[in-house]
Amino acid sequence: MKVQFDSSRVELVQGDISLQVIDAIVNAANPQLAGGGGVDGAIHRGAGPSVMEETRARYPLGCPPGDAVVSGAGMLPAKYLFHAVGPVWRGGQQRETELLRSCIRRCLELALKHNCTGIAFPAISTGAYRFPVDLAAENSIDEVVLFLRGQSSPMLVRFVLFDAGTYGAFARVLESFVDR
Ligand code: AR6
Repeated sequence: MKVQFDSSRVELVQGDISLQVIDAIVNAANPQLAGGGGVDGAIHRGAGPSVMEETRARYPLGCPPGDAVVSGAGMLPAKYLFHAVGPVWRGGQQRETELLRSCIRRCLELALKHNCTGIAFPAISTGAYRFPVDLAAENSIDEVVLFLRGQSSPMLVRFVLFDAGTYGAFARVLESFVDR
């Protein structure tokens, strides 16, 4: 599914984010940048050890929730990895939504800074971090569209959703943006 927003485009695909051929791939990382399962596991497996070596050296203090840091992409077919730290869902009263939107915005800012014309996002926080998928879809897409409408250089933002349920949740939200 693809939707045009001014000169930019948001698209949804179902698949494995570590296989995307695009300027920047977003990792769903933890604050220690220590690696893990899910997206993080797939990305580090595909990228090889150079990425962990680089993030250890450059970001010894890790990265707080709501923020993102950049590294090379190792053996992956991308120029950059943006390691985004989403919130752990704790019921919704711990600024979870704000932190999810903020780590997404930081990735988009990093994309601009590094002259990326394409960026692939996973459904940050909806796996091990248990953020409700519908709420994540609404806020992730809204934050992206808000950003794209406020800037002039064209960008492709691709959400890569692993399973049909998550794809469906994101597709329902993106559809609702067509007439907004
Ligand atoms: N490609 C795309 N999406 C995927 C893939 C993949 N290869 N694998 C899983 N997903 P998660 P989080 C989906 O857990 O919730 C890690 O251990 C998954 O089905 O990867 O932000 C980190 O080290 C879900 O919809 O990220 C952190 O400790 C979504 O991607 C912690 O998990 C996000 O699931 C981060 O948790």
